[in-house]
Amino acid sequence: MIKRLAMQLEKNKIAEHNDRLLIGHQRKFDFVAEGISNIEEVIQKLIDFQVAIPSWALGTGGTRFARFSGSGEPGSLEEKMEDVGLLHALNQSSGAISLHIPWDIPENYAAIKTLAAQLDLRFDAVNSNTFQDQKNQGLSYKFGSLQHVNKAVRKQAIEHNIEVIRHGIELGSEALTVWLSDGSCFPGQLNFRKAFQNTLESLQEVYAALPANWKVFVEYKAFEPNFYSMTVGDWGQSLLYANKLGPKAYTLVDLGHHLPNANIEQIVSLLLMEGKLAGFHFNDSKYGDDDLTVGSIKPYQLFLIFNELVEGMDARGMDHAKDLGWMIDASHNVKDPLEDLLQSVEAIMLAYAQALTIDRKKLNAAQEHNDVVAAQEILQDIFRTDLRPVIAEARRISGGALQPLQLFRDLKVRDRLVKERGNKTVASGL
Ligand code: LRH
Ligand code: MN
Repeated sequence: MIKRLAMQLEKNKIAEHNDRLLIGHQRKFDFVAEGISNIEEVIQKLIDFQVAIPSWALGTGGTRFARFSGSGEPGSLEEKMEDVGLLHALNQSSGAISLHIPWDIPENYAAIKTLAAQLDLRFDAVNSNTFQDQKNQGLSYKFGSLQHVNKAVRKQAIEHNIEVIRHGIELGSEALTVWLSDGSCFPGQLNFRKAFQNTLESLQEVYAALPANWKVFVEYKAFEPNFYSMTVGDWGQSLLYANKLGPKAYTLVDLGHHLPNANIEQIVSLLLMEGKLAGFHFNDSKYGDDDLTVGSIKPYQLFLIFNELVEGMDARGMDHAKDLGWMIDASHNVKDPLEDLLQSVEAIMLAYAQALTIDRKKLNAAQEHNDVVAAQEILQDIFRTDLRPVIAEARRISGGALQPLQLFRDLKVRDRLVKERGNKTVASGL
């Protein structure tokens, strides 16, 4: 029924919503657009920019202490895709889903691809999982997977990654994301050099299984679930693997995977310079890998990251919409997952819009003259300019809602999902 709901929702409900808000929106848009010389180009880039929604973040998340389940959660891959379809219908910026295997193994590829086409979704990077032991699994990953001292465990993990590539090929995905929980919890537990070499050797077998047009994203993380060392612990280690693996290997930046106060925008600038930036797992955090709503804690950092992205991508003549992986990786412990994801996409689009309207000539001139104050003022002026009417206009032009979250609530979509699915369904994932 939801497909029908989603479809119906979009066509007439969105139009009515936009008609109600149009006059107020037009006034705000005209006011801010007046000061933006490249407004047409900015709006087209916003329309083309699509953020992939993680299939593992459509239910309520939890911590080791507790998980307070939500209701009307998607109980199958099909229902997860319908939820992403709903988000995309509302904001026209969520046109992709990133699957996690084995949490989302497609039973019938043809049916899944038909549903994806119906919901105007494509499959972004597929994610492997050697950080949990599955029921019928032969050997445990307790002491790691691709790094493991036991060659048989490494072989099992390599085969899993190759199986994930196979699922991705069937669905039309073109990238594999490898995040390894491998590492150690105590000094002396691990020989770092052997762990690196085992992991590299294993990744080389996975790399060899990649189709010609595929990429492998090596995701790094400073700590958790290991708390002394992680075998892909920072951008330098990930870049070391990516450079040794070859041209199809890149470094994936998850915003929550850094040590406190890391300068992520500088990391992004240098990975772009090296042509080794895979893309992102967007989220926000105050302490650790908190997986909070994008832009909810450090919005200025998100803006500075997009400033480096636009500068670096344009310096390399890259296609903003296609050349990097734009993915969310968040977990929702106290908020409705769909409302949280609508807020995250909004924050990403806002930071991107702000970065697109920076006067690069003026900024470069200030930098060339060491005019620190002028450079700061150029960035802060844009950050303090409310560009929300611009991203709303891009949504309106592409058939989305001017205020997606408000419409989601006005239409009581969560209530409808609970009525449709009951309040006991639990989404697989974190
Ligand atoms: C690890 C991580 C990784 C996913 C997992 C769900 O913290 O960011 O990207 O596999 O979350
Ligand atoms: Mn991640």
